[in-house]
Amino acid sequence: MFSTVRILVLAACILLPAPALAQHHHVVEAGSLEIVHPWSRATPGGAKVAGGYVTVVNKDKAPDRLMAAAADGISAKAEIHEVSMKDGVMSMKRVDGVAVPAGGTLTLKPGSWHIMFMGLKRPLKQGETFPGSLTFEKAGKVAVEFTVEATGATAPAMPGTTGPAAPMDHGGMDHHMHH
Ligand SMILES: [Cu+2]
Repeated sequence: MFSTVRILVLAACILLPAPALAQHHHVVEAGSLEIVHPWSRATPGGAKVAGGYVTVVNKDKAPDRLMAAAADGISAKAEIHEVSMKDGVMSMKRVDGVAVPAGGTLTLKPGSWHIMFMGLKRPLKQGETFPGSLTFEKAGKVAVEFTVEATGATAPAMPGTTGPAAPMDHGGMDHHMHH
């Protein structure tokens, strides 16, 4: 009888929709990292690139590093980009990774560090989600779900937040410099 109870409990645990719960809270735990609300923005038809944004909270006393990202379903490849200002001109370039500070937070957002999905296979529509992954030096490869926000959104649409106007619109930036 006890074994029957145990089997039922085990079954309940297996059947629990853990990914759905994580998605509901928009938080994925990976070791000492908390990956909060990965998001992207709707793209016009014909667009070849889209930005990817996320907040990563590091609860460890040692830094980690975001090394790579991917979303094979919607793009041929993804790069991590740094935005810089030189002589009044905004530009961005590919970097090998970006640090997640010890006990700190890394925020990828429009106008700052971001993931660049390149070679878009189709337009992204507001309200949809697509699967992807983030790869960290220590925490390893973590599966995430990106939520597509409105075109021009400067912050994820979450209750209780009002995003200030962005200093620039990343969507309008020229990515041809990469090739
Ligand atoms: Cu970029």
